Amino acid sequence: MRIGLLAMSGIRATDPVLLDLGLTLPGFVERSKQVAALPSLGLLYLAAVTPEGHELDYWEAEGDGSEPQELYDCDLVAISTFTAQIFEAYAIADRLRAAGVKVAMGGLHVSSEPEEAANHADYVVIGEGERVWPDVVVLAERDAPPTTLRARDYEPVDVGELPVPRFDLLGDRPYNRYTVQSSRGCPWRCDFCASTVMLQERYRLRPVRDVVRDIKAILALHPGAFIEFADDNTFVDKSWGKELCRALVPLGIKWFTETDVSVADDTELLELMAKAGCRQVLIGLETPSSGELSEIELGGRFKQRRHPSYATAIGRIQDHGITVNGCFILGLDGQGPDAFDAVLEFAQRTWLYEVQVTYMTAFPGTPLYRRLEQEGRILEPRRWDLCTLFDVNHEPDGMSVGQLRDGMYRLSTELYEAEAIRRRRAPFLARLRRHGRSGARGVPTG
Ligand code: B12
Repeated sequence: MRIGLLAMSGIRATDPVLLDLGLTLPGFVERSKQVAALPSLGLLYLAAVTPEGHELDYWEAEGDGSEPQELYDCDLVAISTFTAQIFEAYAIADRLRAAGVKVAMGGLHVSSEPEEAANHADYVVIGEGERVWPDVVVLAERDAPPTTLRARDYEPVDVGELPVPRFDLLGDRPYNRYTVQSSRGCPWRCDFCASTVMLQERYRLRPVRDVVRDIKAILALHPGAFIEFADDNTFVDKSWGKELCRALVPLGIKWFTETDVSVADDTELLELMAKAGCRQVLIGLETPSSGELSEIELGGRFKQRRHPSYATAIGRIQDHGITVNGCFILGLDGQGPDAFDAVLEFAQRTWLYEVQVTYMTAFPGTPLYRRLEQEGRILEPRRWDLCTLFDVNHEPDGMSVGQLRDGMYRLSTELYEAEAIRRRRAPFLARLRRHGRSGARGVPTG
């Protein structure tokens, strides 16, 4: 069969005011440019486990949600889904099926809304795809009727045996960075988390040698590539983290990852991360005032315990030449209108190199979604296109929707105007100059 793999990339937001701000504020523009072009690692994994004897092609949907015409020559098209673009993905699936092409859908959104997806796809896959996908291919080959398959009904995916993703299928498309996973999942359970909580697997570390093997595969195709770890939380296990960093040093790469503040506890780890080329860590700080954290954390108080040491931790990480991208959520339960100034004050005081502010967003399938739905606080149920992190779709409990939006517009303007960015970054850049690295150009954002 001829199999097409369709990724839906790019950045989504519908709020016209924020979009407008995004076009003019340097912080926004820089960030969206950096992250907009990443390949779909999930599809590259599926490609790698596709049974022999099929022709595979990787495609990206266009920014306007239209599909490449070549997909109509395929027998089967696999679409990977996030929530924000799901309506575009369904529309593409409907057009392909109307033209006689079989469609399989998987990924985070359809894993939480399989019944909805079954209206648009022949084969819907819930959960991790590596064990299930080969069966989907066989079903399509046999022209089997539509069905839904669950990863849960298969052996769990052994991350110690993952193949090299088929990076070769990406061809010469211009990506800013290439993604690799060193781990899957996160041990902490936050009610809003739209990845770990949904795929429902425990935290799993990959063998360091396999991670290095995958990065080498990227470098063989794209020498000098910038690597982004598509992990939820890379450095939970410090001794494994050090082993990973030691193995990365000889590769001479630059990389970005998502982790938690506990990296700051271990100076040896920070030194190794810097030596191994870590340019930035993205950390979910969530809020500058710890009170709201009790609402977020399910079955643990990791962030609540760590909150008092956030500022010290940021300082320690950035002192090692690694920038911190601190992420804050606005509209959390318990948060009042003073939250906006608090974020700004915290960011300026701690000299966060990068700051990301997003709205609390109830993604389908999350504990947060279920809670807000029960409380009647989802403003427009099933408006999945609003699940962008940059659109309000819930009734906050500490302020009005209008206050939340206006506060976000003001905060974004203040955070991302050139002078504020310059001030926040100055100490880090001065440190770099003192320590001889030429500058922070190429520092990525997440
Ligand atoms: C890389 C990344 C991106 C890339 C995606 C590139 C691409 N085309 O895939 C870019 C930068 C484009 C991106 C954009 C956005 N992202 Co993003 N992103 C990530 C990130 C960091 C890693 C995803 C990843 O590579 N995972 C690793 C792969 C291996 O896992 P996977 O994709 O889930 O695939 C597995 C299974 O799901 C399944 N599977 C997946 N697809 C298919 C298809 C079939 C047919 C089958 C059988 C199986 C299957 O099998 C795979 C292997 O097991 C995650 C955070 C995280 N740590 O997960 C956020 C994340 C996915 N992003 C998120 C969001 C909100 C966005 C944006 C809406 C932000 C915005 N405002 O624009 C946009 C949406 C873009 C869009 N077009 O819709 C949310 C999504 C939540 C949700 N339920 O949708 C996440 C979880 C982050 C978060 N804060 O919660 N993102």
